[in-house]
Amino acid sequence: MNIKSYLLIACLAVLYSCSSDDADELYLGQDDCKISQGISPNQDGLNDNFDLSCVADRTPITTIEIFDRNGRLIFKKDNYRDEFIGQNDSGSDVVTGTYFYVISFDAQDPEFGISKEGSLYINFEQSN
Ligand SMILES: [Ca+2]
Repeated sequence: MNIKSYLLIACLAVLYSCSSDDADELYLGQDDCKISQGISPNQDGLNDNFDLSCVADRTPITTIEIFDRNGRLIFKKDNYRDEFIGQNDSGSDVVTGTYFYVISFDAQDPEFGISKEGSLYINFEQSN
């Protein structure tokens, strides 16, 4: 089973277990698309990238921007899915710490609206 079918099944499972008032609106997997609060880009295959593919499958991401604590833009990408692995636009690893992201959507996302801001902890030392 590829990841896409897995996500689809996961999204359907959420849909059918949900009995909210807006059941007539088809919000596929609305509660299943969590945005990670941290990544550990140590290439162990676990949480190595900032994976927004579940969200992007629902509402295309026009642009993502990631800033450091000083408000300096370190990473920017159009049509984002899951490409960020803790490297800045020059391809250098950033330092361990807290970063901030701004996601702009192509359309109104049912959960996040037209844009979403948050923080992301990038940890190069963690070995999980
Ligand atoms: Ca990792």
